[in-house]
Amino acid sequence: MKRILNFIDGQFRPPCSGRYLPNLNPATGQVIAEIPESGPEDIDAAVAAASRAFESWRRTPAEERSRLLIRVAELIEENFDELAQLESEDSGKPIALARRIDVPRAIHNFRFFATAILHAETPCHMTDDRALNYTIRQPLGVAGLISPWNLPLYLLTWKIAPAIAAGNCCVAKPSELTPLTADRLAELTLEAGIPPGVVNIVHGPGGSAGRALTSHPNVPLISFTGGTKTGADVMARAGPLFKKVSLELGGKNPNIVFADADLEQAVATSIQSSFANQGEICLCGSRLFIEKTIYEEFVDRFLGATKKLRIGDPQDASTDVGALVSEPHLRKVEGYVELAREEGGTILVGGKRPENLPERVQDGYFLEPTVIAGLDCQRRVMQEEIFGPVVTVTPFDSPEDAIAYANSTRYGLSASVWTQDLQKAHRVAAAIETGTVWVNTWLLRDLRVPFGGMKESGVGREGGFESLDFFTEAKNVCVKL
Ligand code: TXE
Repeated sequence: MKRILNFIDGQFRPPCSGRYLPNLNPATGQVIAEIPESGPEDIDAAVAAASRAFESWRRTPAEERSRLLIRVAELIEENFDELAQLESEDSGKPIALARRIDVPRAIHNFRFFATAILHAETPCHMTDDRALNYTIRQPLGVAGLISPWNLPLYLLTWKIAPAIAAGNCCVAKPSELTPLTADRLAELTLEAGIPPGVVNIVHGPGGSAGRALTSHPNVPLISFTGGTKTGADVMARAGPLFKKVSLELGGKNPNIVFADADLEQAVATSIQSSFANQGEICLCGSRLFIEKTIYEEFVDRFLGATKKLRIGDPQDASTDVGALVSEPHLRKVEGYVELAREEGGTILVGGKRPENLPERVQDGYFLEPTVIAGLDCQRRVMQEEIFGPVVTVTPFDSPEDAIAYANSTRYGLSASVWTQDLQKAHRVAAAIETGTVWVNTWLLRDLRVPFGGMKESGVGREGGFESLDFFTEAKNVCVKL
C-alpha cells in the first residue's frame, strides 16, 4: 500500500506527528493508501520553505517561469493515463470523465497561466500635465491553497498555476479524501525543474492542516474551494489577519427550460448537468424548472434518459455514474432523499443504492440517479446543497416565476437557461443572481472569463486576468512632472 508523504522544500517528508490516515477507494471501500495526518508544525515548515524560495522566485523572469509551467503541463500530458486512473480510483468518478475533463483541464490550467503572464499589462494614467501614475503588480509571498475532493487535480492546478505564474510560492492543502493526484503532481513539478519550495503540498485534515494555513501569519493570501460552512470558518480565521481571500463555495443551481427550447439538447445536457461526476460538481444544475406547457413531455424524456445511465465500476470505460466520494457523504445524500419524502416530495426515479453491481464494487458508495418532484422552493431539499446525483423538477408559468424560483436560495453560483428566444435569454440572464449564466449549454468553460459566486456561493472572482489580479497586489506609483 502506498504511503504518501508531504512535499516540502522539494523533498518528500513524513508528518511531524508520525501519524497517518487511511485513504479509501470509494468504489470498493478498500484502503488504497495512507496520508500524513499533518498539523501546524508541518504547515510551519512548508511556509518557511515557501518564504525562502519566494526571494528568488519573485525575481525569476516571467519567460523562465512560463517555460517551467509549460514543462509541468507537458509532464501531465505525458502521464495522462496514470493520472486519470489515480483520479478515478481516489474519487470514485468514471475514468471516462477523468479523461475527458479532469486531466485535460489540469494541463490547460498550466498552459493558460504560463502564457497569460507573457501578455499581462498594467495601466498608466496621466494626471493632466502634473503627474504620471503607473500601476505595478507584485506577488504577495506565500499563497495558501485549499482544494476539495470533487475535481481534485483540476481544482488544485486551477490554484497552483496562477499563484506561481504570478511569482508567488505556495503551500497547497488538497482534500484528505483525494490525495493521490496531488502527490503525483508534486513529483512532476520536481521533474519539471520548479525550484524547491516554490510548490509545497501538505496533506491532512481540514481542521488541523487547513486551519493552520488559514490562520498562519506569514500566509497573506488564501484561495479556497469547498463547502459554504467551511468557507465561513476560513473567512473567520483569515479576516482578523487581513488576508486576501477568494472563496469558491457551494451551489444550488437552477436549470430553466422554456417551452421554446430545443428539447432534445435541453434534455441531453440536463442529464449531464444533473448527474456528471455523480452530481458532485459545484456547478451541477440541481433544480430543474420547466415551463408548464412542456413539463410532462420534458419529465418523460428526462426520466427515460436517466434510466439509461450506466452505474457501475468507475474503471469501466462505459460507466456514466460512479461512486460517491465517501460513506458519510453517501449517507448525507441519502438523508436528503429521505427528507424529500418527509417534505411531501415524490421520488420519480432512483433514490436507492443500485442492485446488480459488478462483484469488485459491491461494497462501494453508489446511489442511483434520483429525480424528485412535488416540492415547493422553500423546502430544505430545494434550499440546501445536496452534492449528489439528486435533482428536483418543478413546473413554472412565466419568466417572472422562473426568475423568482431561481433566485429563491442563499446560493448564487451558476444557472442554465434554455430558450431559442434571444431577447428572453438576455433578460433572464441579467435577472438571475449567479456568477455565471449559461444559455443553451452547461459547463462550457473559457479560462479567460471571470468565475465565482454571488451570495453564499463565494467571495471574489478567479479566472484569466482576474486570477492574476487576485494573486498579485496592485501598487500605484505617482511621479510628479
Ligand atoms: O468539504 P470541505 P466537505 C460542499 C458539498 C459537500 C460539503 C462538505 O455540499 O457536501 O461541501 O464537503 C478543507 N479550515 N462542497 O466537508 O470541508 C478540507 O480538508 C481550512 C462543495 O468534504 O469544505 C478540504 O481540503 N480548511 C465544493 C477543503 O477544505 C478546511 C466541493 C474542502 O472541504 C477546514 C466540496 C477548515 N476549518 C464540497 N475544514 C465545491 N464548491 O466544489 C475543511 N477544510
